[in-house]
Amino acid sequence: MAKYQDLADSIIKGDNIASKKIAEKLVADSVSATDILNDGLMPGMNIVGKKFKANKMYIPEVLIAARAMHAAMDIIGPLLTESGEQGKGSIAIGTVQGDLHDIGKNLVGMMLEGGGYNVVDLGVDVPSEKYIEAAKEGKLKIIGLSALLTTTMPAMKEIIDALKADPETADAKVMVGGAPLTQEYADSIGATGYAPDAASAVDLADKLMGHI
Ligand code: B1M
Repeated sequence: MAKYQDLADSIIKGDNIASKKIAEKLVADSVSATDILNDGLMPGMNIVGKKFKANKMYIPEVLIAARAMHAAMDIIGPLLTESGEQGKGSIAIGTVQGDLHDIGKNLVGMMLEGGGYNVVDLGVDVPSEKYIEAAKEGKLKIIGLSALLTTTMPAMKEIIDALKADPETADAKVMVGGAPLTQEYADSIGATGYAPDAASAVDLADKLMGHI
């Protein structure tokens, strides 16, 4: 549909003013936040990824595309996080050390909030110690790790091993995700669960917490 194509194009062009305006217009036209995300923003970012891989787009342009994605996410975020349910518990989420990708992590955080969780965002490039500290604070139900680079995936195992080695955090539930991950990889590093996308992250959290 043209309306989604315009939104995808605004991401590809890195036009944050247009992406914000189009997202606002779609919301005003009662298009659901999930449709805006899945049919406009994600296809736009996928094209950016393909162009980046093919050396048809470079880091500054990808950063500008990410800024346009964030501008639209600012509009749909509150709608994604709207929920009748509250108080399922706190989940800390962060992108592992060495990795600066935060769009997927932010989406997962928004969807978890929408699913009734209190989300503690640890940010990007998060060292193991910060996850351990967060786990030790005691109120967390789940620790969420995101990685977008094959080179940063091993940091997840280090964090999981460190959590397991400490009696205070050995029972922590760890959810992992990110484009290069698979269920097999998650199993091999001893993660409690793996979610391929933001919507399944909520289902997984509910499962780990015994809500379903
Ligand atoms: Co980067 N980058 N990047 N990049 N970048 C990728 C990941 C890459 C696949 C591009 C490519 O080559 N096609 C490639 C990785 C290759 C590899 O490792 N095999 C790559 C590279 C190489 C790099 C650099 C090394 C480039 C360089 O410097 N030469 C560099 C690394 C910097 C660093 O992190 N140290 C780099 C830099 C950047 C930018 C800073 C320019 C920018 C990030 C801006 C930002 O995030 N603020 C950027 C971007 C935007 C991308 C692409 C184009 C898009 C990523 C994205 O936001 N996707 C990406 C190509 C691609 O993925 N198509 C690419 C949209 C997002 C919604 O999806 O993050 O997958 P995603 O999240 C999903 C799921 O994975 C899942 O749910 C989310 C929503 O459905 N999920 C979870 C994610 N985390 C989860 C956690 C969970 C559960 C589910 O539980 C806790």
